Order: sequence, then C-alpha cells, then structure tokens
Amino acid sequence: MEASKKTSSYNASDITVLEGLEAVRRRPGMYVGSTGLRGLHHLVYEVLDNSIDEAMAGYCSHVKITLEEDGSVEVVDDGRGIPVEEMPEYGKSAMEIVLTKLHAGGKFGGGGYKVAGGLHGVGLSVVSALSEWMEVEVKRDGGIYRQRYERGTPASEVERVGETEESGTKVCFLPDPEIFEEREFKVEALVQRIREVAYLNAGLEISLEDKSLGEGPRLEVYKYDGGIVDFVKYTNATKEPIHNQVIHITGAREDAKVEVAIQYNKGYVDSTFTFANNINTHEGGTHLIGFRAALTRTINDYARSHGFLKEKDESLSGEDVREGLVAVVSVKLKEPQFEGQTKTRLGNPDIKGFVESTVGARLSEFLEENPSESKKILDKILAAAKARQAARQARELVRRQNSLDSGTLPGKLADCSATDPSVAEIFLVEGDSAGGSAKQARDRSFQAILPLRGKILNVEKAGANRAFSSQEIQAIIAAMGTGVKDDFDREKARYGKVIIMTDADVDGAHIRTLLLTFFYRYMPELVDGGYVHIAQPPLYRIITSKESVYAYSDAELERAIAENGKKKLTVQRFKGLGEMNPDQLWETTMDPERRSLLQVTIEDAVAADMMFDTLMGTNVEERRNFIHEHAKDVRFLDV
Ligand code: 0RA
Repeated sequence: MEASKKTSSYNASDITVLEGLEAVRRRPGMYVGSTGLRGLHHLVYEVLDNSIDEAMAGYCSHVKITLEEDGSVEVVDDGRGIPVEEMPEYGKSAMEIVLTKLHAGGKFGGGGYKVAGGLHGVGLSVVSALSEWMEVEVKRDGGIYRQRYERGTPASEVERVGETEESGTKVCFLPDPEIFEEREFKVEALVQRIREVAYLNAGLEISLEDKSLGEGPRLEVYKYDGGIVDFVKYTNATKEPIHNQVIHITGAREDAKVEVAIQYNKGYVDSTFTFANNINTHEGGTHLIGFRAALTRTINDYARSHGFLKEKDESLSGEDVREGLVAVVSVKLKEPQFEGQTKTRLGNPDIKGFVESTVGARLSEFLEENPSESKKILDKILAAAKARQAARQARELVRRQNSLDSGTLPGKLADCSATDPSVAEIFLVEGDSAGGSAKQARDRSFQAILPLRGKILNVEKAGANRAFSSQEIQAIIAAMGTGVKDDFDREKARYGKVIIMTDADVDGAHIRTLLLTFFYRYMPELVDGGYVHIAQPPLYRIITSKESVYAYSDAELERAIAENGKKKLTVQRFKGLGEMNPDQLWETTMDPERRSLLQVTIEDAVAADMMFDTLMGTNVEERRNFIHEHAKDVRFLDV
C-alpha cells in the first residue's frame, strides 16, 4: 500500500533523496569515518550534536542518551523539537525532510552557530540511512509527532499521536548490521565526548544510561555549572596547580564568541585544548594561533614592565610561556571552516585577531589586578626559560654524538629489508629475550625489531633534556626517522606501523603506557595518523587431543573450555612473550594474516592527557587513588 502510493507520487526531489541516501549506504566511510567503532560512535555524536545545537541556541537544558539492550540508542532532549509543519516546496513535513534529505540538518533560515564541515553536522539523514530503523518523536506546537524510517526511507507518515505542552526531540535508532561490522558501543569513548561537551556548555545536563550491560543499567549524569573553568580544574587536579585562581576570559562580537580558561601547574607540558563549536580541534587553527600570540606577547610585556626581565633584549619564548599550562580555548562562530587531514583545524582567518585581542586585553588586566598570582606564574616561566637553555645545550650535545640523527640507526635495531614505509613495520619489544624470539619469528623482509630494555624513561616526569639522553628513547627516535616535536616530519617515517609488543601482565601494561606517553608527547602526529598499534599476544593455549587453540582473553578461555564440554584438555598460560616459541609468536601475534592489532587513536587528547598525567606524573598519592578508582578506565586506555 505504502509502496504503491509512493510510486504514484514520486517526484524529482524524492529521486534525489534516494540517490543521496544510496550514496551514504554505498560509501558510509565518507560520511561517518568508518564502518567500525569510530563510525558507530559517530552516529551517536551526530544526534547528540543536534541536541547540543539546541543547547547553544539557548533552548535545551537536558539531554539523555540510553544504550538499549538490543543495541539501539535513544537520544532525548528538551529543545524546540524538529519542525513538523509542511514545507511547501516539498509538500512534506520538515521533519521528514530533515531525516531523509542529505545535508538538510541545518537550521532553516540561518542564524545560530550550526556546525558545518568535516564529518560533523553531516545530518540526521545520514544516521537514518545507516540505521536498520530509526524512530523520531517530536513534541512541538502542542502535539506529539512520530515517524519511522527504515534504512533511510520513511516507513510511516508523520503521525500526530498525542497532545503536549512540552517541546523536545527523541531519536531512536538501530545501527544497521549490513553496514557496521562493529555494533557494540564502547561506553568509555562515548563518555569522553559527553563529558567534553558538558564542560563546554556550562549548566547543560547530559546523562547516559547503559542498559546494554548484562550487569544491569548504569546511569551517569554529566553537568558542570563552572563549564570550562571546571574542566581546567579537573585536568589540573592531578598536576599540582601553582596558583589558585583559574583565569577566565570571555569575549563576544556580532558573529563569534570566545571563552578561555587558564591555569598553570608544576609540570612541563603544554595541555592546551581548543574547540570550535564544541568540536575538538586537534589540529589547532586560527583560534590557537591567536591565543598563543596573545599569551606570549602579554606575558613578555608584563615581565618587561614589572622588572622580571632585566636585559632589554631578553625575551620569553612561546614554549617558555606554555610550560605547565592547562588551557581551554573555545570559540563559537557562525560559519566555521574545518581544514586539515582530519578536518579538525579551524581555518577562519579573522578568528585569530579576535581571539588575540580579547585574550591580550583580558589577560593583561588579570595580571595587573592579581600581582601575587602573577608572580607565581612569572617565576615558573622564568625557570622554564632557564631550563630550556640547558636542554638546548644538552640536545645539541646529543645531536653531535650523532644519536638523534636519523642517518645512524641504533645498534640494537634488527631492521627489515623493505625501505617503503607503506609496507615496513617496526615492533617495539619488551626485553632482550622476547626481542630475540621476535627476531627469529619475524618476516625480515618487512618487519623490524627494536628490543627495549626494562622500563623506558617516564617522559612525563623527566622533561626534555633527560628524555633526549635516555638510550632507549634515542633508539626509538633514531629508528623512526621522523624527528620529534616541532621538528617532527611524518614524511620521514621509516615505518608505516609501529607495533608495541609487551607482556600481558602489569609490567607489560606499564611499559606500554610509558611508550604511549612518549609517542603522545613527542610524536603526537604519529598517534593521530594511526601509525601506533598494540600487539595482542594470546594469554592461553588450549590443547585438546586433536588440536590446539589460543585464547586472547579470559572470556575466550571460558568459551573454549565450554565448547569442549568434558573433553580432556590442557591449558597453558603464557606469562610473557618469552614463553612462546618463535613459531607460536609468529602465528599468534606477528603474522599479518592471523594477528589482530589494536590501533591507538587519540580521539580525545583530554582523556589521554589525564590518564598519562595521573598515571605518569609526579603525584604518587593521586596516582594511587586514581588507579584504584578508575581501574576500568585505565584498562580502556591500555587497549
Ligand atoms: C531543524 C530546525 C530546528 C531544530 C532542529 C532541526 C532540531 C533537530 C534536532 C535533532 C535532535 N534534537 C533536535 N532539536 C532540534 C529549529 C527549530 C526552530 O526554529 O524552532
């Protein structure tokens, strides 16, 4: 019935709609990034972004996300609701257009700070197209309206099903198994995004209920009345802030707003997080450039006029003023341009000047008005400048000794014959003995092995000059060939995959975290570019009379035991890589045909930074508490 009616009323716009959604289903990766976990999560973020837009426009204060037992997701908000009235140019309800037409997600009639560009704001129609089914319920204009879609096409009319004085939108959808190979949400990843968005929108309450767990539902509420100031406090909680007040700056002009929060800690690293319309701009952009310019200039001016810099020609570098800095720079603007490899660099040129002048003026006011806080900050920065000079000398010394020079490869490296980085891969292996097995096991045509001795240096705690004099770190840098930090050049990478291979025990997990800390701090683009992987050695070998199989987790072991009923079997537990012979190591962990690797992505530098600082930083007490409280999250980071 429905179908024949459709055919008879087909018009040109229907055909375009179908073609559009067909394209989405044919090439889902183009629209949501991948058909794996990332794409799956993107569906949730897409719906959430729409609710957040309502919040940014000032109409929505509560969002609730529920992960249902059957794998579907429900997102409810108390915004204005998707408009339901008929759009004369289509002869259909606006709701149907928004849910079926590609790029019809934008607020009609312009206005607001609607996100555009990158994978963000691709529109609800994309979620609908990639869902086996989707149901949308809108409360608006005194009524409750509902429509169902299947794989992007309407499966019902827009129906008025009740009366209400409330307003809001409820979207439920089941990700399509024909599209997504991965359909189990990773709650910790969703939480990171939810927490971030909640911090960026002070007062907005976002709750997440997970009913997909066997253990029964779990409800968490994220609401931060202090917004990004709370965010900075939270990030700094584990890092020993050197002054009490978080510096809070806001500014607005006709078509853009900026909000900044700043606090220094005793550490060495710069943790500046930038956002444009709530999107984490990992690659920075004009807002970051403006912020940095203002910070460097304002602090130099203040230092000079208040006698902190004695010599006329002395000045503090950008790196100096950013040591131990925790900052959030959040801009909201009408038409953001997202650029760069991952579309996470803000391109709008006029934002630089806007951020620079706002931050410059307000920061200099703060410094003048708070002399004791200012003195603590300036002392810290002057110390950083001194240390940097020492570090520079140390680095030059090392460079002269040739170890940082990519021309000289470290002696311990068993290199591969391939020189094409698209096929070459390097295993960083814990311990000389496992390194020896890996050398025997590998396919030397494309697999290089770098054995690492014991715990590598904790770069979070040590600062740059000690890092550069650590042998293990020198070896990694030299083997990679890319250089580090500002000198980093991805084009020079000698391997397309870096595979961390450590024992499946606590020490192994620690070494892995140390290595990730190193890559995150010294070669973040390598992580961002998806080069860094974690090998997955098996935990057990289960031997029956007929065959032997491997289990990679306790759950797999239990399954294998259950499958074998009461048959006689022997379980061998691998305590370390060294307990596997080279053949076993090859077939379980190194052979590209059979192994499974975990790709390390830093979706959320904030969470990663927290983890690293807490796990690796100087505050032992905090660390102990943190590990205790977050045993689960830590496991998440470990993968
Ligand atoms: C189009 C226009 C307007 C709001 C929305 C869409 C909207 C979409 C979603 C998706 C989830 N929650 C949502 N809330 C709103 C503007 C409505 C107006 O001008 O009244």
